[in-house]
Amino acid sequence: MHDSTPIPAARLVATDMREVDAVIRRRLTSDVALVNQIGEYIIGAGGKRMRPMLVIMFARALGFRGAEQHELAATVEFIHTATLLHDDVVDESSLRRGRQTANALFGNAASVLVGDFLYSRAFQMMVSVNRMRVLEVLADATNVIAEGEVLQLMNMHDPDIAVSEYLRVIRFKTAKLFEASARLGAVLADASSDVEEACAAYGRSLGTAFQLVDDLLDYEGNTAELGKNVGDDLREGKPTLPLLIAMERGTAAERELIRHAIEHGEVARLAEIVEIVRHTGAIAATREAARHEAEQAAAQLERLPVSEYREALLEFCARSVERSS
Ligand code: GRG
Repeated sequence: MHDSTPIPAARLVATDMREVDAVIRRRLTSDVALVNQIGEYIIGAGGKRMRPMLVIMFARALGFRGAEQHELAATVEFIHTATLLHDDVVDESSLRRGRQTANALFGNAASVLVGDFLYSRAFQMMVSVNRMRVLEVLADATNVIAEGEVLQLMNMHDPDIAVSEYLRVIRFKTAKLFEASARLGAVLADASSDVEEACAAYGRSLGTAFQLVDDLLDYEGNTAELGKNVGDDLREGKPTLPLLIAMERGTAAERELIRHAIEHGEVARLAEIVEIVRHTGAIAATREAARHEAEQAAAQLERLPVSEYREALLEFCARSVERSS
């Protein structure tokens, strides 16, 4: 009997992802021992590899067959890893992917510099694909990511930012690389500009949903499952959507407690704040906003031919909303 159960995304792209890992290993090497050590430390810790999977799944969904997809999938993972190394220094984080952060173990200078190595290695890799459009997509994306991080810095400790401003930051700092990854699959496959824009819109919405869930897990999740410390966002004074909604819905006293915590990066009353975020329904409302974004991503898939890759991309939308790590 024909089994119509979709193949889970991870199994569908397993062979491609093994090839991506081989490219990552090959491209990670340097004659400088500390580069190898820190590169191996952070990349070896794993990660979900979502962005490389997007490159592969869109390239495959649009009929592309060729080695460039593995090179570009590894490229976006290097850019992602460079941003994590830099971000953990900026945020003074101590836990990532269930391990001590590279900055905690090797120091800030080494972390930033190996981030620079990965970022510049990514540029060598994208050049090797020999397509101007690929360079354009990734040059624009990395520039916007950096802007997003600066915008976020400007919003730090400000409980009065508008939701639209918060959304702008996450479109820049997180969704842009998802968008670029999806777009690259379309670029490789020489898709029409309409289809390329649909792929990019999918990535943008999925990335936004992904960050919304990331932000709610900082209040709802647990450290062991997440592999990073819960409450970090509040410690840094980040006014994320769960807090903005809780302030809007809470009593005057609750609002004042959250305002003070954002302004001072104060986590002494984190348990109370988590409780306010929960009982005002701010967690549920944030997940609902993520669900709405994921639905918008899913709608873009109508522009792609029916395939098991398209099914897997649909499954990604649901998983990004329901995830707990
Ligand atoms: C080097 C281009 C460049 C810019 C530096 C620091 C910085 C500017 C940008 C940081 C942007 C950033 C860290 C956004 C958050 C993205 C995010 C949700 C990271 C976690 O992604 P996961 O969960 O990580 O996919 P894993 O561990 O699964 O790979």
